[in-house]
Amino acid sequence: MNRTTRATHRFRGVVAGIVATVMMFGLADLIARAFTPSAAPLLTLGQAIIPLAPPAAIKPVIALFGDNDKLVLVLSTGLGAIILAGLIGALAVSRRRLATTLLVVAGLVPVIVIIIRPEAGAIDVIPTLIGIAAGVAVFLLLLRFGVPATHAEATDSPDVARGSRTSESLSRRRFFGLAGAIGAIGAVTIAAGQTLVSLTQEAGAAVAKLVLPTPAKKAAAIPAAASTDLDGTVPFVTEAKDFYRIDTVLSPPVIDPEQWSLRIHGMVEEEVTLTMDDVLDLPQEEHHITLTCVSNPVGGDLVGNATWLGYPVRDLLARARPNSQADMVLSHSFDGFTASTPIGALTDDRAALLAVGMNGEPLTPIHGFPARLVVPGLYGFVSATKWVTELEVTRFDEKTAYWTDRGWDAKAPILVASRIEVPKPLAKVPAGDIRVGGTAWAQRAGIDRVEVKLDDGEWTQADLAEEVTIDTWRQWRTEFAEVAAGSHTLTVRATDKDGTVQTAKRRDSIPNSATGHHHIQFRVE
Ligand SMILES: Nc1nc2c(c(=O)[nH]1)N[C@H]1C(S)=C(S)[C@@H](COP(=O)(O)O)O[C@H]1N2
Ligand SMILES: [Mo]
Repeated sequence: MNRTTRATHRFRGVVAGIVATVMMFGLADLIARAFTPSAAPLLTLGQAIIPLAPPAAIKPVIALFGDNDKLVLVLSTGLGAIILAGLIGALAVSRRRLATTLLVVAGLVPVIVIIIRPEAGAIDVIPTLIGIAAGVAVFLLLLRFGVPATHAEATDSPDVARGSRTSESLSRRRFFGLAGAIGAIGAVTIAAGQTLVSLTQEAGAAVAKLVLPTPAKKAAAIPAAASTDLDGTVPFVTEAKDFYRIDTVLSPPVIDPEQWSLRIHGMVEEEVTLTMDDVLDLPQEEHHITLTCVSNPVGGDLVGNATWLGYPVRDLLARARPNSQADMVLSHSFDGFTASTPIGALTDDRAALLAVGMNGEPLTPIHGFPARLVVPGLYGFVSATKWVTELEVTRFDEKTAYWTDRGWDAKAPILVASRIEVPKPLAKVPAGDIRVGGTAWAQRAGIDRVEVKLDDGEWTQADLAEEVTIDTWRQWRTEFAEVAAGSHTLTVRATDKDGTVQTAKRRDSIPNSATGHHHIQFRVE
Protein backbone atom coordinates (compact mmCIF):
# COMPACT_ATOMS: atom_id res chain seq x y z
CA MET A 1 0.00 0.00 0.00
CA ASN A 2 1.53 3.30 -0.96
CA ARG A 3 1.73 6.33 1.26
CA THR A 4 -1.10 8.23 -0.34
CA THR A 5 -3.44 5.29 -0.03
CA ARG A 6 -2.53 4.87 3.61
CA ALA A 7 -3.11 8.57 4.31
CA THR A 8 -6.44 8.36 2.47
CA HIS A 9 -7.48 5.39 4.57
CA ARG A 10 -6.35 7.01 7.76
CA PHE A 11 -8.39 10.09 6.94
CA ARG A 12 -11.44 7.91 6.27
CA GLY A 13 -10.80 6.12 9.57
CA VAL A 14 -10.88 9.48 11.34
CA VAL A 15 -14.12 10.39 9.59
CA ALA A 16 -15.63 6.99 10.50
CA GLY A 17 -14.71 7.52 14.17
CA ILE A 18 -16.21 11.00 14.27
CA VAL A 19 -19.42 10.08 12.45
CA ALA A 20 -19.84 7.05 14.75
CA THR A 21 -19.47 9.32 17.81
CA VAL A 22 -21.95 11.89 16.53
CA MET A 23 -24.39 9.02 15.94
CA MET A 24 -23.75 7.55 19.36
CA PHE A 25 -24.25 10.78 21.32
CA GLY A 26 -27.07 11.97 19.08
CA LEU A 27 -29.14 8.81 19.40
CA ALA A 28 -28.38 8.27 23.09
CA ASP A 29 -29.21 11.89 23.82
CA LEU A 30 -32.48 11.79 21.90
CA ILE A 31 -33.67 8.60 23.63
CA ALA A 32 -32.59 9.90 27.01
CA ARG A 33 -34.32 13.26 26.55
CA ALA A 34 -37.53 11.46 25.61
CA PHE A 35 -37.59 9.05 28.54
CA THR A 36 -35.08 9.87 31.25
CA PRO A 37 -33.43 13.29 30.72
CA SER A 38 -30.88 12.92 33.50
CA ALA A 39 -29.38 9.97 31.56
CA ALA A 40 -28.22 12.05 28.58
CA PRO A 41 -24.57 10.97 28.21
CA LEU A 42 -22.96 14.26 27.13
CA LEU A 43 -24.71 16.20 29.88
CA THR A 44 -23.85 13.61 32.51
CA LEU A 45 -20.23 13.54 31.38
CA GLY A 46 -19.98 17.32 31.57
CA GLN A 47 -21.75 17.28 34.94
CA ALA A 48 -19.27 14.68 36.22
CA ILE A 49 -16.35 16.90 35.28
CA ILE A 50 -17.57 19.81 37.44
CA PRO A 51 -16.73 18.33 40.88
CA LEU A 52 -13.47 16.85 39.50
CA ALA A 53 -12.25 20.17 38.16
CA PRO A 54 -9.86 21.98 40.50
CA PRO A 55 -11.72 24.94 42.09
CA ALA A 56 -8.88 27.18 41.01
CA ALA A 57 -9.84 26.33 37.42
CA ILE A 58 -13.62 26.60 37.82
CA LYS A 59 -13.82 30.17 39.00
CA PRO A 60 -11.68 31.66 36.21
CA VAL A 61 -13.84 29.75 33.70
CA ILE A 62 -16.95 31.24 35.29
CA ALA A 63 -15.31 34.66 35.26
CA LEU A 64 -14.33 34.29 31.60
CA PHE A 65 -17.53 32.82 30.19
CA GLY A 66 -20.04 33.94 32.80
CA ASP A 67 -23.42 32.40 32.15
CA ASN A 68 -22.05 30.53 29.13
CA ASP A 69 -19.74 28.42 31.30
CA LYS A 70 -22.10 25.45 31.01
CA LEU A 71 -22.33 25.62 27.25
CA VAL A 72 -18.55 25.85 27.08
CA LEU A 73 -18.27 22.78 29.32
CA VAL A 74 -20.66 20.65 27.26
CA LEU A 75 -19.09 21.77 23.99
CA SER A 76 -15.58 21.00 25.20
CA THR A 77 -16.69 17.61 26.49
CA GLY A 78 -18.19 16.91 23.05
CA LEU A 79 -15.08 18.18 21.33
CA GLY A 80 -12.90 15.96 23.53
CA ALA A 81 -15.04 12.95 22.62
CA ILE A 82 -14.78 13.78 18.91
CA ILE A 83 -11.00 14.15 19.02
CA LEU A 84 -10.69 10.84 20.85
CA ALA A 85 -12.97 9.17 18.32
CA GLY A 86 -10.91 10.59 15.46
CA LEU A 87 -7.73 9.10 16.95
CA ILE A 88 -9.43 5.75 17.43
CA GLY A 89 -10.61 5.91 13.82
CA ALA A 90 -7.06 6.57 12.60
CA LEU A 91 -5.89 3.54 14.54
CA ALA A 92 -8.50 1.40 12.79
CA VAL A 93 -6.46 1.47 9.56
CA SER A 94 -3.88 -0.88 11.05
CA ARG A 95 -5.61 -2.26 14.15
CA ARG A 96 -9.29 -2.54 13.42
CA ARG A 97 -10.22 -4.87 16.25
CA LEU A 98 -8.28 -2.88 18.85
CA ALA A 99 -9.86 0.35 17.59
CA THR A 100 -13.36 -1.12 17.82
CA THR A 101 -12.67 -2.32 21.37
CA LEU A 102 -11.37 1.14 22.33
CA LEU A 103 -14.48 2.74 20.87
CA VAL A 104 -16.69 0.50 23.00
CA VAL A 105 -14.55 1.16 26.11
CA ALA A 106 -14.70 4.93 25.53
CA GLY A 107 -18.46 4.63 25.04
CA LEU A 108 -18.74 2.85 28.37
CA VAL A 109 -17.22 5.83 30.24
CA PRO A 110 -20.50 7.78 30.24
CA VAL A 111 -22.31 4.55 31.14
CA ILE A 112 -20.18 4.27 34.26
CA VAL A 113 -20.59 7.95 35.06
CA ILE A 114 -24.36 7.58 34.72
CA ILE A 115 -24.61 4.48 36.89
CA ILE A 116 -22.47 5.75 39.79
CA ARG A 117 -24.74 8.73 40.42
CA PRO A 118 -26.67 8.17 43.62
CA GLU A 119 -30.02 8.84 41.96
CA ALA A 120 -29.35 6.54 38.98
CA GLY A 121 -31.62 3.68 38.01
CA ALA A 122 -30.60 0.72 35.87
CA ILE A 123 -32.69 1.93 32.93
CA ASP A 124 -30.67 5.14 32.83
CA VAL A 125 -27.88 3.30 30.99
CA ILE A 126 -30.15 2.03 28.22
CA PRO A 127 -30.02 5.16 26.01
CA THR A 128 -26.22 5.19 26.09
CA LEU A 129 -25.97 1.42 25.44
CA ILE A 130 -28.22 1.81 22.39
CA GLY A 131 -26.08 4.76 21.33
CA ILE A 132 -22.90 2.69 21.65
CA ALA A 133 -24.42 -0.15 19.61
CA ALA A 134 -25.44 2.29 16.87
CA GLY A 135 -22.06 4.02 16.98
CA VAL A 136 -20.11 0.77 16.66
CA ALA A 137 -22.36 -0.42 13.82
CA VAL A 138 -21.78 2.86 11.96
CA PHE A 139 -18.03 2.64 12.62
CA LEU A 140 -17.72 -0.90 11.22
CA LEU A 141 -19.96 -0.14 8.27
CA LEU A 142 -17.95 2.93 7.27
CA LEU A 143 -14.64 1.11 7.69
CA ARG A 144 -15.95 -1.68 5.54
CA PHE A 145 -16.78 0.73 2.75
CA GLY A 146 -13.82 3.01 3.06
CA VAL A 147 -10.91 1.25 4.70
CA PRO A 148 -9.78 -2.25 3.67
CA ALA A 149 -9.45 -4.52 6.67
CA THR A 150 -5.81 -5.50 6.39
CA HIS A 151 -2.76 -4.58 4.47
CA ALA A 152 -3.10 -7.84 2.53
CA GLU A 153 -6.68 -7.12 1.73
CA ALA A 154 -5.69 -3.66 0.64
CA THR A 155 -3.17 -4.87 -1.92
CA ASP A 156 -5.50 -7.67 -2.99
CA SER A 157 -8.45 -5.39 -3.33
CA PRO A 158 -8.99 -4.96 -7.04
CA ASP A 159 -10.21 -1.41 -6.60
CA VAL A 160 -7.33 -0.06 -4.65
CA ALA A 161 -4.47 -2.28 -5.76
CA ARG A 162 -4.84 -1.54 -9.39
CA GLY A 163 -5.34 2.04 -8.47
CA SER A 164 -7.91 2.25 -11.17
CA ARG A 165 -9.02 5.82 -11.09
CA THR A 166 -12.69 5.15 -11.66
CA SER A 167 -12.98 2.53 -8.95
CA GLU A 168 -10.94 4.63 -6.53
CA SER A 169 -13.20 7.61 -7.05
CA LEU A 170 -16.21 5.33 -6.86
CA SER A 171 -15.09 4.01 -3.50
CA ARG A 172 -14.39 7.54 -2.33
CA ARG A 173 -17.79 8.72 -3.40
CA ARG A 174 -19.46 5.74 -1.82
CA PHE A 175 -17.60 6.24 1.46
CA PHE A 176 -18.15 9.96 1.82
CA GLY A 177 -21.74 9.70 0.60
CA LEU A 178 -22.47 7.17 3.30
CA ALA A 179 -20.49 9.05 5.97
CA GLY A 180 -22.28 12.27 5.04
CA ALA A 181 -25.70 10.63 5.18
CA ILE A 182 -25.10 8.97 8.55
CA GLY A 183 -23.46 12.13 9.91
CA ALA A 184 -26.55 14.08 8.86
CA ILE A 185 -28.82 11.59 10.63
CA GLY A 186 -26.64 11.95 13.74
CA ALA A 187 -26.89 15.74 13.52
CA VAL A 188 -30.68 15.50 13.18
CA THR A 189 -30.91 13.32 16.31
CA ILE A 190 -28.84 15.90 18.22
CA ALA A 191 -31.12 18.70 17.04
CA ALA A 192 -34.21 16.64 17.90
CA GLY A 193 -32.78 15.99 21.37
CA GLN A 194 -32.23 19.71 21.91
CA THR A 195 -35.78 20.45 20.75
CA LEU A 196 -37.04 17.96 23.32
CA VAL A 197 -34.97 19.78 25.94
CA SER A 198 -36.66 23.08 25.25
CA LEU A 199 -40.07 21.36 25.14
CA THR A 200 -39.39 19.78 28.54
CA GLN A 201 -38.33 23.14 29.87
CA GLU A 202 -41.58 24.61 28.62
CA ALA A 203 -43.37 21.75 30.35
CA GLY A 204 -41.35 22.70 33.41
CA ALA A 205 -42.49 26.27 32.92
CA ALA A 206 -46.08 25.00 32.82
CA VAL A 207 -45.51 23.32 36.16
CA ALA A 208 -44.22 26.71 37.16
CA LYS A 209 -47.72 28.10 36.79
CA LEU A 210 -47.81 28.32 40.50
CA VAL A 211 -50.04 31.07 41.76
CA LEU A 212 -48.24 33.34 44.17
CA PRO A 213 -50.24 34.57 47.14
CA THR A 214 -50.61 38.32 47.55
CA PRO A 215 -47.92 39.53 49.91
CA ALA A 216 -49.04 39.96 53.50
CA LYS A 217 -46.32 42.58 53.74
CA LYS A 218 -45.50 44.48 50.55
CA ALA A 219 -42.15 46.05 49.89
CA ALA A 220 -42.19 49.82 49.59
CA ALA A 221 -42.41 50.93 45.97
CA ILE A 222 -39.06 51.76 44.43
CA PRO A 223 -38.79 55.54 44.17
CA ALA A 224 -37.79 57.06 40.85
CA ALA A 225 -34.87 58.67 42.69
CA ALA A 226 -33.33 55.20 43.22
CA SER A 227 -32.04 55.54 39.64
CA THR A 228 -29.56 58.14 38.49
CA ASP A 229 -31.14 58.10 35.01
CA LEU A 230 -27.69 58.06 33.46
CA ASP A 231 -27.91 56.25 30.12
CA GLY A 232 -25.97 53.02 30.20
CA THR A 233 -26.39 52.39 33.94
CA VAL A 234 -27.68 48.91 34.80
CA PRO A 235 -31.40 49.05 35.78
CA PHE A 236 -32.09 49.21 39.53
CA VAL A 237 -34.25 46.07 39.39
CA THR A 238 -32.72 43.19 37.45
CA GLU A 239 -35.21 41.22 35.38
CA ALA A 240 -35.11 37.45 35.93
CA LYS A 241 -33.92 36.89 32.37
CA ASP A 242 -30.98 39.27 32.89
CA PHE A 243 -30.16 38.06 36.40
CA TYR A 244 -26.77 36.33 36.65
CA ARG A 245 -26.85 32.60 37.09
CA ILE A 246 -24.36 30.58 39.10
CA ASP A 247 -24.79 26.94 40.06
CA THR A 248 -23.22 23.54 39.62
CA VAL A 249 -25.92 21.87 37.51
CA LEU A 250 -25.87 21.74 33.73
CA SER A 251 -29.62 21.89 33.47
CA PRO A 252 -31.82 23.11 36.29
CA PRO A 253 -33.85 20.40 38.01
CA VAL A 254 -37.50 20.34 36.96
CA ILE A 255 -39.38 20.15 40.26
CA ASP A 256 -43.11 19.69 40.56
CA PRO A 257 -44.23 21.93 43.44
CA GLU A 258 -46.77 19.26 44.38
CA GLN A 259 -43.90 16.88 45.02
CA TRP A 260 -41.66 19.43 46.73
CA SER A 261 -41.22 19.69 50.47
CA LEU A 262 -38.88 21.40 52.91
CA ARG A 263 -37.59 19.45 55.88
CA ILE A 264 -36.13 21.26 58.88
CA HIS A 265 -34.11 18.85 60.99
CA GLY A 266 -30.82 18.30 62.82
CA MET A 267 -30.25 20.03 66.16
CA VAL A 268 -33.92 20.93 66.65
CA GLU A 269 -36.48 20.04 69.23
CA GLU A 270 -39.09 19.21 66.66
CA GLU A 271 -38.49 18.15 63.08
CA VAL A 272 -40.78 20.07 60.71
CA THR A 273 -41.76 19.28 57.12
CA LEU A 274 -43.66 21.74 54.96
CA THR A 275 -45.28 21.17 51.58
CA MET A 276 -45.60 23.94 49.01
CA ASP A 277 -49.23 24.44 50.02
CA ASP A 278 -48.12 24.84 53.65
CA VAL A 279 -45.55 27.42 52.58
CA LEU A 280 -47.95 29.36 50.36
CA ASP A 281 -50.47 29.50 53.20
CA LEU A 282 -47.97 31.38 55.35
CA PRO A 283 -48.00 35.19 55.23
CA GLN A 284 -45.48 36.08 52.54
CA GLU A 285 -43.26 39.16 52.70
CA GLU A 286 -41.76 41.14 49.87
CA HIS A 287 -38.21 42.53 50.14
CA HIS A 288 -35.78 44.23 47.76
CA ILE A 289 -32.46 42.41 48.12
CA THR A 290 -29.24 42.53 46.11
CA LEU A 291 -27.65 39.12 45.61
CA THR A 292 -23.91 38.84 44.96
CA CYS A 293 -21.59 36.02 43.92
CA VAL A 294 -18.25 35.57 45.64
CA SER A 295 -16.74 34.85 42.21
CA ASN A 296 -17.63 38.27 40.89
CA PRO A 297 -14.43 39.82 39.57
CA VAL A 298 -13.81 43.48 40.41
CA GLY A 299 -16.20 45.40 38.13
CA GLY A 300 -18.02 42.18 37.15
CA ASP A 301 -21.71 41.49 36.73
CA LEU A 302 -22.32 38.49 39.01
CA VAL A 303 -24.61 40.67 41.08
CA GLY A 304 -28.30 41.43 40.70
CA ASN A 305 -31.12 43.12 42.54
CA ALA A 306 -34.66 41.78 42.72
CA THR A 307 -37.86 42.03 44.70
CA TRP A 308 -38.20 38.68 46.43
CA LEU A 309 -41.37 37.22 47.86
CA GLY A 310 -40.93 34.76 50.68
CA TYR A 311 -41.45 33.70 54.23
CA PRO A 312 -38.86 34.62 56.89
CA VAL A 313 -36.49 31.73 57.61
CA ARG A 314 -36.42 33.03 61.19
CA ASP A 315 -40.07 32.02 61.64
CA LEU A 316 -39.56 28.66 59.91
CA LEU A 317 -36.69 27.82 62.24
CA ALA A 318 -38.70 28.96 65.25
CA ARG A 319 -41.24 26.21 64.49
CA ALA A 320 -38.49 23.58 64.78
CA ARG A 321 -36.93 25.22 67.86
CA PRO A 322 -33.15 24.97 67.22
CA ASN A 323 -30.87 23.82 70.02
CA SER A 324 -28.89 26.73 71.50
CA GLN A 325 -25.62 24.89 70.72
CA ALA A 326 -26.31 25.12 66.98
CA ASP A 327 -24.42 27.85 65.11
CA MET A 328 -25.07 26.96 61.46
CA VAL A 329 -27.83 25.96 59.09
CA LEU A 330 -26.69 23.72 56.25
CA SER A 331 -29.22 24.20 53.48
CA HIS A 332 -29.46 21.33 51.03
CA SER A 333 -30.59 21.53 47.44
CA PHE A 334 -32.48 18.99 45.37
CA ASP A 335 -29.29 18.63 43.31
CA GLY A 336 -27.00 17.90 46.25
CA PHE A 337 -25.50 21.39 46.61
CA THR A 338 -25.17 22.68 50.18
CA ALA A 339 -24.53 26.09 51.77
CA SER A 340 -23.48 26.85 55.35
CA THR A 341 -25.19 29.91 56.81
CA PRO A 342 -24.44 31.26 60.29
CA ILE A 343 -27.67 30.70 62.20
CA GLY A 344 -27.53 34.29 63.44
CA ALA A 345 -27.95 35.61 59.90
CA LEU A 346 -31.16 33.58 59.62
CA THR A 347 -32.61 34.54 62.98
CA ASP A 348 -31.68 38.22 63.39
CA ASP A 349 -33.91 40.99 62.04
CA ARG A 350 -32.68 40.88 58.43
CA ALA A 351 -35.00 39.64 55.67
CA ALA A 352 -33.60 36.12 55.25
CA LEU A 353 -36.28 34.47 53.12
CA LEU A 354 -37.47 31.15 51.88
CA ALA A 355 -38.28 32.81 48.57
CA VAL A 356 -40.95 31.61 46.15
CA GLY A 357 -41.24 34.74 44.01
CA MET A 358 -38.92 37.06 42.11
CA ASN A 359 -40.13 40.41 40.76
CA GLY A 360 -43.78 39.41 41.07
CA GLU A 361 -43.45 36.05 39.33
CA PRO A 362 -42.73 32.55 40.59
CA LEU A 363 -39.00 31.76 40.51
CA THR A 364 -37.78 30.60 37.10
CA PRO A 365 -36.31 27.07 36.95
CA ILE A 366 -32.83 28.59 36.65
CA HIS A 367 -33.24 30.75 39.74
CA GLY A 368 -34.48 27.99 42.01
CA PHE A 369 -38.10 27.07 41.28
CA PRO A 370 -40.11 26.34 43.35
CA ALA A 371 -38.21 27.71 46.38
CA ARG A 372 -34.80 29.05 47.33
CA LEU A 373 -33.07 30.94 50.10
CA VAL A 374 -32.13 34.61 49.87
CA VAL A 375 -30.10 36.05 52.75
CA PRO A 376 -29.09 39.73 52.73
CA GLY A 377 -25.42 40.39 53.36
CA LEU A 378 -23.93 36.98 52.58
CA TYR A 379 -22.46 35.78 49.29
CA GLY A 380 -24.70 33.34 47.42
CA PHE A 381 -22.50 30.28 47.96
CA VAL A 382 -23.03 30.37 51.74
CA SER A 383 -26.68 31.37 51.72
CA ALA A 384 -28.74 31.45 48.53
CA THR A 385 -29.49 27.74 48.01
CA LYS A 386 -31.74 27.24 44.99
CA TRP A 387 -34.16 24.29 44.74
CA VAL A 388 -33.82 24.10 48.52
CA THR A 389 -35.24 20.97 50.14
CA GLU A 390 -33.71 20.80 53.62
CA LEU A 391 -32.56 23.10 56.39
CA GLU A 392 -30.24 21.10 58.60
CA VAL A 393 -29.54 22.82 61.90
CA THR A 394 -25.97 21.97 62.88
CA ARG A 395 -22.55 23.35 63.85
CA PHE A 396 -19.61 24.71 61.83
CA ASP A 397 -17.31 22.26 63.60
CA GLU A 398 -19.49 19.36 62.48
CA LYS A 399 -20.55 20.01 58.90
CA THR A 400 -19.07 21.74 55.86
CA ALA A 401 -20.73 23.01 52.68
CA TYR A 402 -20.10 22.31 48.99
CA TRP A 403 -17.69 25.20 48.29
CA THR A 404 -16.05 25.06 51.72
CA ASP A 405 -14.92 21.53 50.82
CA ARG A 406 -13.33 23.07 47.72
CA GLY A 407 -11.30 25.76 49.44
CA TRP A 408 -13.79 28.57 49.93
CA ASP A 409 -14.72 30.09 53.28
CA ALA A 410 -17.37 28.58 55.52
CA LYS A 411 -18.79 32.05 56.27
CA ALA A 412 -18.61 34.87 53.78
CA PRO A 413 -20.15 38.29 54.40
CA ILE A 414 -20.36 40.53 51.35
CA LEU A 415 -17.61 43.15 51.09
CA VAL A 416 -18.19 46.76 50.07
CA ALA A 417 -17.84 47.08 46.30
CA SER A 418 -18.41 49.52 43.46
CA ARG A 419 -18.13 49.50 39.69
CA ILE A 420 -18.12 51.91 36.76
CA GLU A 421 -20.83 51.27 34.17
CA VAL A 422 -20.55 54.52 32.19
CA PRO A 423 -18.44 55.05 30.17
CA LYS A 424 -17.82 51.51 28.97
CA PRO A 425 -14.23 50.29 29.03
CA LEU A 426 -12.29 51.58 25.99
CA ALA A 427 -15.24 53.75 24.94
CA LYS A 428 -14.63 56.75 22.69
CA VAL A 429 -16.27 59.77 24.25
CA PRO A 430 -16.74 63.18 22.59
CA ALA A 431 -14.73 66.01 24.13
CA GLY A 432 -16.35 68.21 26.77
CA ASP A 433 -18.01 67.23 30.05
CA ILE A 434 -17.74 63.50 30.74
CA ARG A 435 -20.56 61.73 32.55
CA VAL A 436 -19.56 58.86 34.77
CA GLY A 437 -21.79 56.48 36.70
CA GLY A 438 -22.35 53.02 38.06
CA THR A 439 -23.46 50.97 41.04
CA ALA A 440 -22.10 50.25 44.52
CA TRP A 441 -23.20 47.78 47.19
CA ALA A 442 -22.45 46.95 50.81
CA GLN A 443 -25.42 44.83 51.91
CA ARG A 444 -26.26 45.05 55.63
CA ALA A 445 -24.18 48.21 56.12
CA GLY A 446 -25.43 50.34 53.23
CA ILE A 447 -23.41 52.66 50.98
CA ASP A 448 -22.29 55.92 52.53
CA ARG A 449 -20.03 57.39 49.86
CA VAL A 450 -18.73 56.73 46.36
CA GLU A 451 -15.60 58.48 45.11
CA VAL A 452 -14.22 58.64 41.62
CA LYS A 453 -10.78 59.56 40.36
CA LEU A 454 -9.84 60.72 36.86
CA ASP A 455 -6.31 59.62 35.92
CA ASP A 456 -4.06 60.48 38.89
CA GLY A 457 -6.30 63.25 40.16
CA GLU A 458 -7.97 63.68 43.55
CA TRP A 459 -10.85 61.48 44.70
CA THR A 460 -14.06 63.37 44.01
CA GLN A 461 -17.36 62.49 45.61
CA ALA A 462 -20.10 61.20 43.31
CA ASP A 463 -23.83 61.93 43.75
CA LEU A 464 -25.70 58.98 45.19
CA ALA A 465 -29.16 57.92 44.08
CA GLU A 466 -31.69 57.41 46.86
CA GLU A 467 -31.11 54.39 49.07
CA VAL A 468 -33.93 51.84 48.91
CA THR A 469 -32.68 49.68 51.77
CA ILE A 470 -29.23 48.94 53.17
CA ASP A 471 -29.55 45.53 51.48
CA THR A 472 -29.91 46.91 47.98
CA TRP A 473 -27.28 48.31 45.69
CA ARG A 474 -27.05 52.03 45.13
CA GLN A 475 -26.50 53.92 41.89
CA TRP A 476 -24.10 56.85 41.65
CA ARG A 477 -23.09 59.41 39.03
CA THR A 478 -20.79 62.37 38.57
CA GLU A 479 -19.25 64.53 35.86
CA PHE A 480 -15.78 65.66 34.93
CA ALA A 481 -15.67 69.00 33.14
CA GLU A 482 -13.61 69.78 30.05
CA VAL A 483 -11.65 66.56 29.89
CA ALA A 484 -8.76 66.92 27.42
CA ALA A 485 -8.58 64.74 24.32
CA GLY A 486 -6.60 61.55 24.68
CA SER A 487 -6.59 58.42 26.77
CA HIS A 488 -7.80 58.50 30.39
CA THR A 489 -8.50 56.18 33.29
CA LEU A 490 -11.30 56.28 35.85
CA THR A 491 -11.16 54.60 39.24
CA VAL A 492 -13.97 54.14 41.75
CA ARG A 493 -14.18 53.23 45.41
CA ALA A 494 -17.07 53.05 47.87
CA THR A 495 -17.32 53.46 51.63
CA ASP A 496 -20.03 51.79 53.67
CA LYS A 497 -21.96 53.27 56.58
CA ASP A 498 -19.69 51.48 59.06
CA GLY A 499 -16.83 53.55 57.63
CA THR A 500 -15.19 50.66 55.76
CA VAL A 501 -13.46 52.00 52.66
CA GLN A 502 -13.26 49.63 49.70
CA THR A 503 -9.68 48.40 49.67
CA ALA A 504 -7.36 49.02 46.71
CA LYS A 505 -5.57 45.77 47.46
CA ARG A 506 -6.01 43.33 44.59
CA ARG A 507 -6.65 39.73 45.46
CA ASP A 508 -8.25 36.66 43.97
CA SER A 509 -11.83 35.54 44.59
CA ILE A 510 -10.86 32.43 46.59
CA PRO A 511 -11.63 32.12 49.52
CA ASN A 512 -13.99 35.06 50.09
CA SER A 513 -14.13 37.36 47.05
CA ALA A 514 -11.83 39.46 44.92
CA THR A 515 -10.96 42.95 46.09
CA GLY A 516 -9.45 46.05 44.50
CA HIS A 517 -10.74 49.21 42.88
CA HIS A 518 -12.52 48.99 39.56
CA HIS A 519 -10.86 51.09 36.92
CA ILE A 520 -11.46 51.53 33.23
CA GLN A 521 -9.78 53.26 30.33
CA PHE A 522 -11.55 55.44 27.80
CA ARG A 523 -10.65 57.94 25.10
CA VAL A 524 -11.77 61.48 24.62
CA GLU A 525 -11.87 62.44 20.96
N1 LIG B 1 -28.62 24.43 44.33
C1 LIG B 1 -27.71 25.41 44.19
N2 LIG B 1 -27.95 26.62 44.72
C2 LIG B 1 -27.06 27.61 44.59
C3 LIG B 1 -25.84 27.40 43.90
C4 LIG B 1 -25.61 26.11 43.35
O1 LIG B 1 -24.56 25.84 42.75
N3 LIG B 1 -26.57 25.15 43.51
N4 LIG B 1 -24.96 28.45 43.76
C5 LIG B 1 -25.03 29.53 44.72
C6 LIG B 1 -24.25 30.68 44.29
S1 LIG B 1 -22.56 30.50 44.28
C7 LIG B 1 -24.82 31.89 43.99
S2 LIG B 1 -23.88 33.26 43.75
C8 LIG B 1 -26.29 32.01 43.88
C9 LIG B 1 -26.67 32.56 42.52
O2 LIG B 1 -28.06 32.62 42.37
P1 LIG B 1 -28.66 32.94 40.95
O3 LIG B 1 -28.13 31.90 39.99
O4 LIG B 1 -30.14 32.89 41.09
O5 LIG B 1 -28.17 34.31 40.58
O6 LIG B 1 -26.94 30.77 44.03
C10 LIG B 1 -26.43 29.96 45.05
N5 LIG B 1 -27.32 28.83 45.14
MO1 LIG C 1 -21.66 32.45 43.93
